[in-house]
Amino acid sequence: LDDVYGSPTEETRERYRALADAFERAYGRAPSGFARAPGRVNLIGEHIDYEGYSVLPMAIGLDAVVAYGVNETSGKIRVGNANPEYTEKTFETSPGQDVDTSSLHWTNYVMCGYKGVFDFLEESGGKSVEPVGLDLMIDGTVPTGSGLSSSSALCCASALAVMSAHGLSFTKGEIADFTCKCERYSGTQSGGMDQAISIMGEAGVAKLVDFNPIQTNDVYLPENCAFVIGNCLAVSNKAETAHERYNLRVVECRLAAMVLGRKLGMSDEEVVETQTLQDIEKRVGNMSSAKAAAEEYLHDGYYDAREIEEIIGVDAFLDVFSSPASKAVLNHNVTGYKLLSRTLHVYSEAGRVHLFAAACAMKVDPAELGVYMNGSHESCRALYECSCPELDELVDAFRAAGALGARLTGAGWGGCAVALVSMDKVQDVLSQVGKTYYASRIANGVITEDDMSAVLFATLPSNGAVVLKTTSF
Ligand code: GAF
Repeated sequence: LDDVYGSPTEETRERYRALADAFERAYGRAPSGFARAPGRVNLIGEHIDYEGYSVLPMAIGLDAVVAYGVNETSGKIRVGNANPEYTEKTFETSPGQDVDTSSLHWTNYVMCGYKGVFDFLEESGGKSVEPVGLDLMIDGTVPTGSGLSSSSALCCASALAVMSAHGLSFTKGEIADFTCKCERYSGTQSGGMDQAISIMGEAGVAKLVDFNPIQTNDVYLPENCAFVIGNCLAVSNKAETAHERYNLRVVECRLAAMVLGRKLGMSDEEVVETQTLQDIEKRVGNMSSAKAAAEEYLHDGYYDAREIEEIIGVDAFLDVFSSPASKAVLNHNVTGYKLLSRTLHVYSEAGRVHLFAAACAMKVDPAELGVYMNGSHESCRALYECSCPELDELVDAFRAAGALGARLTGAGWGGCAVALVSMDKVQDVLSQVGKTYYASRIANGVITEDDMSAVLFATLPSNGAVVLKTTSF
């Protein structure tokens, strides 16, 4: 635990003991190990990972822990939770089985991790492994629906537990690579940032994460500053918002790329092959030309499906609307697709990530970082429309309290905001925002005074995922 948590508190040790006890009560023996994977806070670079662009998150101390043990006789995967509010479930050990997306059960993320391991084995042509019966008991401290990536923490910890129970070991890069994809089995066509940082995170540094292939570079944050996280208390559940919002954005970005591609002279075949807005940047050579093309060729407001089909052609249209992301969109009442504003967000946000990383490397005045964070929030709010009134209010409260900058973090539409605060102002900001944002919510019974330390807190970069093969804490 020392290696994972730095100096673990007695509370942390007690948490592991309690999880081991819960495992023993449910399955009649001690677990053989624990896999833990952290949540994350994204400092900058929102909704651009699935467009191929780099993002800048850090792992946080909140995490999902999976106690595991092989069950020689059951031939099943039994999944329990130390928190009795989460109902248990049992699955067959068939590695090929799809994750049941007809229900939004929390164990779907466990099964994403499970399927991810076996799909990776098959794709990589490695040795064939006989699946064993498994007993799992979970404990999570990342608040669900908060934008701090509780679902990815669970996917990644589950994947590690499954690997360890089957005696498998892969490189960190391989694990990051397949966990990035495996959460998509739950229905959300997420980009990979959350799993990448959960696996690759390290205490003391944020990571600039590049995709295709996944690579990370350390980013040292200003020493005289801290990041403060505040939960706006509007729920942003990935599973629930996936269909209408997240996947719709994924579809809008691909449509925008295809429309741009066509306007730039692409053939039918090339349009079908166009996946991301980064493909357009590559075609025109650089970001400012890509942005200029968007401004010239895309119109403001909504496109309807027929207009898009006329531009991109029927093959491309069918390709988009048979993709996993679009299935969800088709099931809902989507009035139209905004292509210009989504594109301008993606290109400008991708630029801000590199400005932020360069400013950290050059150790400039941290106020500059705050400016990029504020710019990012404004772009998310106005262009990408992934904020909500509560997040806007919380971000304003952080700035009014003296934060250098603040923005929503994660998918948005609720969940958390992150603020950059000078070390000597952290207490002031906590107390001011406590008054301006949270006091009325305590008065209205939305939360209690006791919840405050869980909804508003300073955080530092933490370690990534790990397997602990011990039961003595
Ligand atoms: C969610 C997704 F899982 C990430 O991949 C990312 O797209 C993020 O939303 C928005 O930046 O957390």
